[in-house]
Amino acid sequence: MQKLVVGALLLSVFSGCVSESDMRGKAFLFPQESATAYVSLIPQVKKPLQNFTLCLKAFSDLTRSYSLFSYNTRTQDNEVLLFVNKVGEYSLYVGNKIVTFKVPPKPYDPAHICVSWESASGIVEFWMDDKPVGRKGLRKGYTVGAEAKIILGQEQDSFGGRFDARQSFVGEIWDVSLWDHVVPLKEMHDWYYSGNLINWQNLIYKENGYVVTKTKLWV
Ligand SMILES: *[C@@H]1O[C@H](CO)[C@@H](O)[C@H](O)[C@H]1NC(C)=O
Ligand SMILES: [Ca+2]
Repeated sequence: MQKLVVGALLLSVFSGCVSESDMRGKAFLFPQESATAYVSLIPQVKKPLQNFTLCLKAFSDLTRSYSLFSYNTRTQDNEVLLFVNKVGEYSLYVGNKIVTFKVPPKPYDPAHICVSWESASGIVEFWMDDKPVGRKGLRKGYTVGAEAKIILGQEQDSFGGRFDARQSFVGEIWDVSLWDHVVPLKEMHDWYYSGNLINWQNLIYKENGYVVTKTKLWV
């Protein structure tokens, strides 16, 4: 399995499109609305997930809905999807089922979001700016599929495609991490970049369309 992943990675590196870098201090900018600009993230390990924790920081002044993190498998749309319905209203999908959390709107600050999901209980725990927002449940007993396309900037309606400009992200995203377990979010600041599936310190990714990497504006 590991060998296959490394092999696939090497193939893509040789074909000149995959980057691997320490992104600390940097952000991806999505400067324009489009259905073509996105970043594919390649996980360090591909495995089915019974638990996960996803953290990211983002700034956008969009008031329409948009995707922050879109993880699709061949057989399941919205396998994992972090989606903003409108300012202050966030949804997490697991296996195409949805829970929604409301936070007081603060449209001109970056959002620092962490969300975890545990299959055994189905519990989703949602944190905003280092404070807990709440816990709700979905997809108890479910397993998230391993072979995924993981995309920032666009919302997938198929495996790696079917984007809609009206759900695209316009703004900046940084410090994206994904773990294969439930991280105690109270202690998150201690090990923020250490995602064992997606690690901002050692990010393997591919940019498509109009995406710009810049020094981040916010901490
Ligand atoms: C998922 O987390 C639960 C604890 O909540 C643990 O018992 C279980 O072993 C974990 N599953 C995997 C595959 O790590
Ligand atoms: Ca979708």
